[in-house]
Amino acid sequence: MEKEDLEQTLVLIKPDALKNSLTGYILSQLSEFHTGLRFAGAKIVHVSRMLAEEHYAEHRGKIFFPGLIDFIMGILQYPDQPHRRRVIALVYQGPDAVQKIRDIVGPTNPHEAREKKPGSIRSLGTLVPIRDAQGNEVGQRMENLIHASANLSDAEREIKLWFQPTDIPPFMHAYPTVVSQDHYYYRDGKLFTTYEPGSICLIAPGNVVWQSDKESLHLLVQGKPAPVPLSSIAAKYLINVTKEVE
Ligand code: 3AN
Repeated sequence: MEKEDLEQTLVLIKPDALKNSLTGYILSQLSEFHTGLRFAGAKIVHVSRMLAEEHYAEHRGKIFFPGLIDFIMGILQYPDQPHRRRVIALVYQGPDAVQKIRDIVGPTNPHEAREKKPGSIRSLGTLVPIRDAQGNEVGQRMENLIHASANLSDAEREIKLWFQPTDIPPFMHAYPTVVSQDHYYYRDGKLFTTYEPGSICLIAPGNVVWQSDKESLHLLVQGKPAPVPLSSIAAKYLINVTKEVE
């Protein structure tokens, strides 16, 4: 396969799209017929706070951050029904995948999408006021149905955050992988190389892992800073493993 054919992008169909039964519509808009792109990965994810915060790490500290996290976790849509809180995570692959999907998705703000790109997926979204304790409007939350990676480096970070290599057919791997020779266990923000009571095994010897994760884990067990944070690696391996009810 040519290198440009390997280009990948991450799409998240968010809980507001699932709640409004727009999943089928979105999938048909993104179909190979319209985009020329192929599925490389697909999974239904109950989004943990750790995964949500890693996904939106660049927005930490902003006024809309807490709402953004509760929104992608499905807490706002389903406050009393945790079993309905889900996101559909997809990897699309093919030439110019990032830009092609962004074009169909449209601008971040649904009102702007309606003005500038009517017919785009986000033109079906909405804006909700964010209020302080006194009820004054202090900002707006965008309920924009879908996430799509903004550029190639975001796509790589996001795909590796949501997908293990084994979630993607090996012929479609766009990023290097290695076989781990070590065990890695995780509990309460800490990494271990041997089992600790209450810990969860993230990786065992013989598992195929992203090379960048393995390199970071190697540094992290020595207490050194690493390019990929532990929470980013652990969040992926904990997808659909633990029940998190908030
Ligand atoms: P995009 O999703 O189009 O790549 P980002 O990455 O800048 O946009 O923002 C991620 C998410 O954060 C958006 N989908 C939107 O829900 C929210 N967001 C971004 N900027 C704002 C803002 N100024 N006010 C409220 N929400 C925002």
